[in-house]
Amino acid sequence: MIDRETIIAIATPPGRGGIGIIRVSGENALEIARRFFEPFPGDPEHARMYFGLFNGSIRDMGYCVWFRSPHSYTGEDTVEFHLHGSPYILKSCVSDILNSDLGRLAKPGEFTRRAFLNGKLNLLDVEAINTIISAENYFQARVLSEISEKLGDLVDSVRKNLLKALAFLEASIEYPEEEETRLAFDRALPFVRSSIEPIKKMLEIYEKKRFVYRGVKVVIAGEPNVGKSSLLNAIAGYERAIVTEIPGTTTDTLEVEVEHGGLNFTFVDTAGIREGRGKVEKLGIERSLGAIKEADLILYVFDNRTLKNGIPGDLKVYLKKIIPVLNKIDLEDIEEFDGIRLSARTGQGIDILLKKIFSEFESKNLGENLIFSERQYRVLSETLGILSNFLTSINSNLPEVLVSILIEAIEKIENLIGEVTTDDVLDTLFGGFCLGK
Ligand SMILES: Nc1nc2c(ncn2[C@@H]2O[C@H](COP(=O)(O)OP(=O)(O)OP(=O)(O)O)[C@@H](O)[C@H]2O)c(=O)[nH]1
Ligand SMILES: [Mg+2]
Repeated sequence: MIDRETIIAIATPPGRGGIGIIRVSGENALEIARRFFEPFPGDPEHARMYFGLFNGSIRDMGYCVWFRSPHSYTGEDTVEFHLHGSPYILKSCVSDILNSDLGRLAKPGEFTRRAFLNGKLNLLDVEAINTIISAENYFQARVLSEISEKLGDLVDSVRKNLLKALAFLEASIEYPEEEETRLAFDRALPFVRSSIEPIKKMLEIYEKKRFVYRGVKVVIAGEPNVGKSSLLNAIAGYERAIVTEIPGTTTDTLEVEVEHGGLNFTFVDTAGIREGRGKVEKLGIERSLGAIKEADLILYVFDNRTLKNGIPGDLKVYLKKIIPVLNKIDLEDIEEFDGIRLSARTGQGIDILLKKIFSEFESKNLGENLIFSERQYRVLSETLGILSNFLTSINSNLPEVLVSILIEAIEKIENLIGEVTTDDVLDTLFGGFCLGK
């Protein structure tokens, strides 16, 4: 059942700001504007800002904007009050509106959910909006303007190709002579093949570039006292972690965020790995191993003393993502070391290390990525699975069976845009939104 109650929420982030916006959507929006804002005309102009007073338990000066359905974000009648950005004022105005019984508080993402249900947005737009709101880098911020539209176009063309293939196969059911069937298969096949190619490519690029959306996790690991925390501090540019000459100083993981080239890098300092001495240290080492497992890159730090031990056996599985680092070269430099040599104390070599890390991910960031959510990745992988199944069974199956496989694939890819969705997909998606959006 579609819920048509008028919904109300503060749309600006919690905390103080120059302005704060209250958003109201639903059939009582205009009535709410008339009741609480003055002066407000009987027949307001669409999308015009009116200057005046919000007249509730407190009075605040500001603007009121009116959007007539369907020309609003949600597609419903909408009113926005642009007031002073004090949490106290905004909360007080919202509770005045709620007390009028003309509406209820909106749930997180409910404005966008209504926009989707009213056909103003498809699911790709919804995900793009969510990515944009939480964007932390250049690549995420581009999603709405460029990527989501291209993905929509691509899905559209894949869907059209599959529908063409479907038409040939369906025709062959009506004319079941063997020759006709063969001909229909031959005609359908290129359309299926040309749908598979772009999907495969999209999935491959996304697999390499997930870090654009998740950030890059660089874990600093090594035996105690080799200078891991000192390295973290040198990268951060301030004393983030405690450094002492006592082995086992760090007992918990510590993070520092660095932005570079439009990407987010999280550097994680960890407890030194050795046979744990006490309960705290043992738990710390477990955390270190957990972080190592999730890392995109591991800086395995040595000093002269630990060099002979090499990389521990149980980290050998991560060898591909390990950069060996030799620290404390201000004390004693060793020329033949296959990795980065540096001194966390003097800063020598830090720039070379960072350059190596950044350039590694910059080079992985090539190729145009069209997928920007795990949901999209999953739906496209499943579509690919169904289409591969189609190809392997084309010689052994009846046209009826092939038709049903194709229909399954078409329905699957339509999920991407949201032509068919279930409530729990929507709940998960909109649940991740902030209040007032
Ligand atoms: N000379 C010199 N000393 C360093 C350097 N880096 C770290 N140290 C010293 O090495 C000792 C250990 O440094 P930390 O950064 O605490 O080492 P850690 O690997 O984090 O040690 P745990 O937290 O115990 O695992 C401290 O006394 C540091 O001052 C360096 O580049 N040169
Ligand atoms: Mg430490």
